[in-house]
Amino acid sequence: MNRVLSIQDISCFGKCSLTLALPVISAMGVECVPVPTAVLSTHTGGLGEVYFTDMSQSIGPVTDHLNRLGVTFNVIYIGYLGSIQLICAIKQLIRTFKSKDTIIMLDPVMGDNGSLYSRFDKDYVKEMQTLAAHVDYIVPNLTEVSFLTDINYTGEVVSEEKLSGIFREFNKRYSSRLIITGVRSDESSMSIVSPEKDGNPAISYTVKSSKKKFHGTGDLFAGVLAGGLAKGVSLEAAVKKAADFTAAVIENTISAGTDERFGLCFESCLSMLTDR
Ligand code: PXL
Repeated sequence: MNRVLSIQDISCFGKCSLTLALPVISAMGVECVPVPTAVLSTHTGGLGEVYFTDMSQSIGPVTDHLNRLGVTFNVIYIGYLGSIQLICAIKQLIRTFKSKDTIIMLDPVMGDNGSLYSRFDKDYVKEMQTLAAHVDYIVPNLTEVSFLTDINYTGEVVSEEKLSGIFREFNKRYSSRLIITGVRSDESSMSIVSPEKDGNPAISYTVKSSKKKFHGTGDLFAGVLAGGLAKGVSLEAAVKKAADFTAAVIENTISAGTDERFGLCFESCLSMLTDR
């Protein structure tokens, strides 16, 4: 069975990170091995004071045990970490599990709308920049790619020229394949863009999507992308599947009319991911 190691927080309420990765990756017929980086009462996006426990001390012992068992992974998917100690612990984990058959995929969860999430600062960004140098694929939104490249964030509607500047600066600094999510050219659609890399063609895929924002959208996209890559489909096919699923879940959530801080209504869409 194909297997993903999913390294990110578990937030009890609010549907993000592991509470999305586990169901979507499982629905795709791929085993999801969770390594929690932190336990939170909720995500940090507007639900009041959050209980947070850093799990950095457990990363080493968990890594050692799985390594002794000889467990291997098709994809190591790194999401929300939460502290500089955690970023350092994950670099060690990568050294342990990296092999020529393992894809390392990083969603450098740090912020949105041009700002960092609470808990994060310039030092966290610097450490994330060093982690980004160790991965094969990186899946930031426009805010996160701006922090990774030290380019000013100017909103989600970006010109071709601005995007080319981001691609150029990114490729100067990093060797990983860049996939930017949430790029807008108008009010009613959203694109995922990835520049050409090492002879592999550029990707640009657009789906209909309202401007309204929901917590966990990036995590949902990254989870489906990790599942697709673990199954061995092409990057382009995996991006399309993840974007189509995310767009359908956003539609479903808008129809449900729930509080956007409570997360995405993805459960009734899971059958879109299963192989019939
Ligand atoms: O969805 C990204 C995310 C993941 N995990 C936690 C968060 C956020 C965004 O706010 O707070 C804990």
